[in-house]
Amino acid sequence: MGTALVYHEDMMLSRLLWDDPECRIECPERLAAALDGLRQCGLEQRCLRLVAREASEEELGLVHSPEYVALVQRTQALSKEELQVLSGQYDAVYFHQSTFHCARLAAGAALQLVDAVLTGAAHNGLALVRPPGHHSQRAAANGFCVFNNVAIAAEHAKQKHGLHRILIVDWDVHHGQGIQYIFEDDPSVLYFSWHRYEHGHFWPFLQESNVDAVGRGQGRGFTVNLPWNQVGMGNADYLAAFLHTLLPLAFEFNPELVLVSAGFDSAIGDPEGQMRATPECFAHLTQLLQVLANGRVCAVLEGGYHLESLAKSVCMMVQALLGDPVPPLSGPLVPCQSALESIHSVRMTQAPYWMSLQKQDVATMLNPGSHSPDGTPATLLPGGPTCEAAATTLSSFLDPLHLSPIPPIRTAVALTVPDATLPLPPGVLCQEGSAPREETEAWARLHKSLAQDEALDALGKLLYLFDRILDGQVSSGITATPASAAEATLDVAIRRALCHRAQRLFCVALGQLDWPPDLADDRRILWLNIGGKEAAASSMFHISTPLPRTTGGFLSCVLGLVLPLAYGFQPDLVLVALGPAHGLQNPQAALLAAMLRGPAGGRVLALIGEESTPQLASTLARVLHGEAPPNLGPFLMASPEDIQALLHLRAQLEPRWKMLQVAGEAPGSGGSEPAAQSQPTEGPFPAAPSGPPFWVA
Ligand code: Q9C
Ligand code: ZN
Repeated sequence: MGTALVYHEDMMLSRLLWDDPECRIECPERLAAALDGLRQCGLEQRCLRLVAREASEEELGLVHSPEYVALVQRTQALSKEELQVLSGQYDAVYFHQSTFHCARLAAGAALQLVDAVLTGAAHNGLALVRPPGHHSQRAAANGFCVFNNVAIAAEHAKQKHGLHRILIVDWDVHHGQGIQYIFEDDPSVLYFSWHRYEHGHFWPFLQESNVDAVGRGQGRGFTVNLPWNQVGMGNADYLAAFLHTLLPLAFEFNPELVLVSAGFDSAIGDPEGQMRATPECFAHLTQLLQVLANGRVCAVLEGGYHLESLAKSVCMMVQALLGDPVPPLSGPLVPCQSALESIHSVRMTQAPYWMSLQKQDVATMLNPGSHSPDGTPATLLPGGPTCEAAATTLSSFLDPLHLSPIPPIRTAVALTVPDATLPLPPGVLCQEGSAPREETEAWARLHKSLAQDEALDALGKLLYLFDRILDGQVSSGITATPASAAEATLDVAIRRALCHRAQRLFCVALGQLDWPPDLADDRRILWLNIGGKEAAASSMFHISTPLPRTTGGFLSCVLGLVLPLAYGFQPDLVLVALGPAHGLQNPQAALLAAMLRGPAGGRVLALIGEESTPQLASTLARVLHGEAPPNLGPFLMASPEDIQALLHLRAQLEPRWKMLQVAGEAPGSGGSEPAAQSQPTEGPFPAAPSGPPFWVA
């Protein structure tokens, strides 16, 4: 079991035989670059490598008409001139004598990947293919795409594996209108696509790429379009789109399989997309999808035309698929106004179809005149970054030295009573060590409750584990403490981290835990208590909210509050403390821990009560190690009180924590600025001390 990588070198055979500036970018070197990147990072060798097979005629027929398949088959025998004439009958397409073979391998690779994942031969995987597929339609090639690889794989998963709910996430920068047409009336396939749209002024210039195309008949609400009306969208915009539009719907849909139309023309440097998301962003997007469908994520390459950016982004995605911790996102995580307008518009348009979006937006936030749902541009928009500007900033984002090193040990469990029966996944370390007695006792002097032997033993174990995390030997860990000493132990952990030059520490405290009062004004700590009596923020760094009682409420809290705060804060380290009476079910605790791996580059310490069941420790160890969290169970709508709490906190905290925003500012309160120039007006963080962050030392 592991990550499958499906590929066949023959897919490099097809190439453009005549001059055509539009088609030139879809070249064989794309695959070579992606594969070389994976080899150089040592990632290819860690995957289960599968040689792609050709899809059969019957399999192509799951989506395409027999006449169209026969027509593509005949291109094998055409002359260059005939190929060029035929190509001219489609929009942005070229044929080569090897196109039929390549396109059958591309579809076959997607099928093989889905088979490997659904039979349990692999957890997840990536098919590196060309030609791409998402523009291709029942009887037409389009936008470099010949057969619709992802659509064929989805239909196959339904028919051959009996699946009922498949999520397709299309993060390519173009609208996969081919996939949309194929499944528009099918409620068993939820299709999400974001795409460069510019109010209809970008290819493929379709009205049906807009937000108001939601599907037809039984399929209404199962097509979700998020059009970007400006170029220059970056990490914060993509992340906000996932947290506030895709993921709420995806959890409610509860897919059995996630297919990704993984185009990397939405990454920085790409000549088609003109967007600014860095390669690490795709690792985070992947991690966010891995909490769905028991981790069954099958990605199939679509676009991506800047070779270096493509290669780096593919590596980042595979790193996440393998379960490695991924580098934190760089840059200020502040979504731009245009992105927020698009996000708000999706939430409003889809709200009638999804419980998870109902009554969650304050309706008065947007002036309805400020965007145009009919697709007609209100004004001519300012252009994005020029190619030259992008090129100068690009090298710093693609520099391999930019990567923080991956700790040799991914997850360690430090419990005072090592339980031999604790079911731990292979690779998780059972830590025996403790901090020196004198050091432990010195810390224990801070609190009476740490005086008893049990608490002292637990503290020694925690300090030892914590130091391994802070010095970069271990990425994440779990430690237990007696309930009576939970608050004191957490207090020591916070102080220990601050001594170790942690610049920002995100503490998520569940149940009855309060924070150290003397650190109340220390902006190095962002404290969030889930389990308070009511929603309240005594400062921008001290927040409390009740524990929601329904799955829907819990998910809104995680996606709408915890993760926006966590990503916005950009912590060095996350502490998750399950205090007395925390009230979380194991799957909820697992989801929270799994999703908190993202913001701090995988540095997470979970603190649990000694009285917790071994199942809790084991479940947490598995997710911190990179396994998918268990299913939360049936979706129950958030209670009105839960929704109120979220709206209340959002209103209060948004001025500082911009990732909480789900709508653009009302006209007159700042207005729209070009995405590329969007900067926070005031940095949310204290000035960074000089010197490298602690994990580099
Ligand atoms: N400058 C894929 O990424 N040309 N296809 C658009 C706008 C067609 C993209 C021209 C782009 C097709 C799979
Ligand atoms: Zn594309």
